[in-house]
Amino acid sequence: MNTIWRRTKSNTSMELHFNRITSIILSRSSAFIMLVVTCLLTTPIQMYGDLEDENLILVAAGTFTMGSDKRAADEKPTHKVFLDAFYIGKYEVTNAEYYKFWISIQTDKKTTTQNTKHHTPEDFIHIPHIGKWQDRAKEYPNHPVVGVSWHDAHAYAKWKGMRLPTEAEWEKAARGYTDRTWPWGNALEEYANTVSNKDGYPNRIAPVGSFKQGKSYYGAMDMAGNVWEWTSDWYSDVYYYNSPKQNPTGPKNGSWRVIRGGSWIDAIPRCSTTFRFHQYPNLKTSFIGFRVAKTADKTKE
Ligand SMILES: [Ca+2]
Repeated sequence: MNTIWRRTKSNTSMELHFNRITSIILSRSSAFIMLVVTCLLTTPIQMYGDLEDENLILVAAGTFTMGSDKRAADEKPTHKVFLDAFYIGKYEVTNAEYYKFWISIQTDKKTTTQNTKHHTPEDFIHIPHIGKWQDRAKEYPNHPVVGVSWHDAHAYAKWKGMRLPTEAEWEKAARGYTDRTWPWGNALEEYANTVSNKDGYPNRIAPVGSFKQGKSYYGAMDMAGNVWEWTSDWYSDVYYYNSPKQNPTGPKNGSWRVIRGGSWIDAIPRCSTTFRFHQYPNLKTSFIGFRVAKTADKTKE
């Protein structure tokens, strides 16, 4: 009996101990589950599930400072701009990438009847390392495409299911949230392909992404130098005075399209994050290319 009692007492003690542990685990689990549920209910979850290309960079929604009061007249005034989340190309569009589009256009019977050489980049025979379009597409596949008009750039982006970045998107992707004069910061460094002979690419275009230390806050490459980049905006030197505060898309019309970032033929001051320049949309030059962008497919739960 005594043995049985002791065993029973022991069992009861163990049972109580077990129940106590179970109770603690359950209460802590419940608290943890409640915490997770509370977080899920109170925290908006932003999903960006449409990133198909590793060469696209997500720029999160938010406000940044656009323009500058210290530099050129058309960069004034400094103003705050809110942009929805968007993707932007990590690199300038390359010859190889543009070639795929170009080939598809040349063999598309719907377009070849009217435009046999539609969207063909310009030849630059007097510039040896650029030369004829089809030659450089094969010899320099990783160089940014040049000799393309705004219309060519627009057509390529559309073919890719994307678009050109707005001027505001371009500046935010280059500048980040803080006032960076250059994509990499405020120190004047040789982290870009400019007209300088010290940058490793004297008087010539560089393969995209050659300047690793020149990447922007968001990780975009060659936002300073190499080739100018078409944006979707028309140019106006006074646009910043009346720019919408959210998702500005530029003036409704104009004569020139905005280009940004400077190029291999420009001095470094023209390659700053805020410097604005413009060209006629039909112009095809050896120093203007582009990168693509798209609005992020944002959903909230
Ligand atoms: Ca560039």
